[in-house]
Amino acid sequence: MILYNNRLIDREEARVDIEDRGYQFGDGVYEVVSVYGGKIFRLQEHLDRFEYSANQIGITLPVSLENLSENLHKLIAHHELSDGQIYYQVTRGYAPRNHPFPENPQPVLTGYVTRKPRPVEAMKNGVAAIITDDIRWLRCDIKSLNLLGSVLAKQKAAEAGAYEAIQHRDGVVTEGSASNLFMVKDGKLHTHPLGNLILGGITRIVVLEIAKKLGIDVVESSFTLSELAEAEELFLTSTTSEIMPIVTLDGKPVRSGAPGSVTKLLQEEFEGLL
Ligand code: PSZ
Repeated sequence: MILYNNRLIDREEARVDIEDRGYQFGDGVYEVVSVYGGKIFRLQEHLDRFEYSANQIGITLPVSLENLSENLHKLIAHHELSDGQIYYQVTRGYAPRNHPFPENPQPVLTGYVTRKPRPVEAMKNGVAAIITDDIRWLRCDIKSLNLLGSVLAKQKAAEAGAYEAIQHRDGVVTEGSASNLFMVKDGKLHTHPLGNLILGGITRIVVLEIAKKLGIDVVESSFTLSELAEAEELFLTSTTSEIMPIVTLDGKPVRSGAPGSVTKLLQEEFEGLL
């Protein structure tokens, strides 16, 4: 079963019009939530961000957040999902192809369950990252269905045998193709400030909360590629990658080439929240 607006239907019954604006223009927004032990991690934050993204592009959600939440839980129950993810999205709906918004848009909301295992080995050993230009648009705070910039960055990483692509604008580091980036320097955490150049990650919020609890100083200011090269530790954060140590950058080891102590401490605390 999948979620279609306000009800669960068979996947085979769901139909998307070829003129759906999500399909033709990437005109929509989405979320990915993690499920641990049958519970959705930080659901309220994901719902709020979903509404924010939709609002920013003038889409009125076809259901209330309460109804959406109820149906996400019905999906979990129906699929007996203990550990996995739910992807959900809303598009502006279908209309004869034309760039301006249609007169009476009927947004289409869909959602379904996935079962990607937690990347436990990668979280333990760390992963490789490459550096690439940030070629995305200037509203990265919207979790838009338009993912070409991210797709191309991630493909570049994949071709280099790396897990993630770290993006920069004119030498200023922004975030990963599908993750936020943190650097440890002089024992402090550094990460790009919120704004139009990055997505306000939910995992980023959680890491900032943990840092506060542990008394680790956080600097929410952008940093450059040369500062990145001097990092004591690097890690990325996302709903599915959680807190992921980066141990090589463009093939060169980050310090010892093993996950750092601050990163491991944060991972341990994160685990305690699940
Ligand atoms: O399964 C996957 O590959 C996922 S699940 C979430 C993401 C990828 N990416 C979220 C994301 C992003 O796309 C960008 C550009 N920046 C930051 C993030 C992290 O956001 P949260 O922590 O909310 O998942």
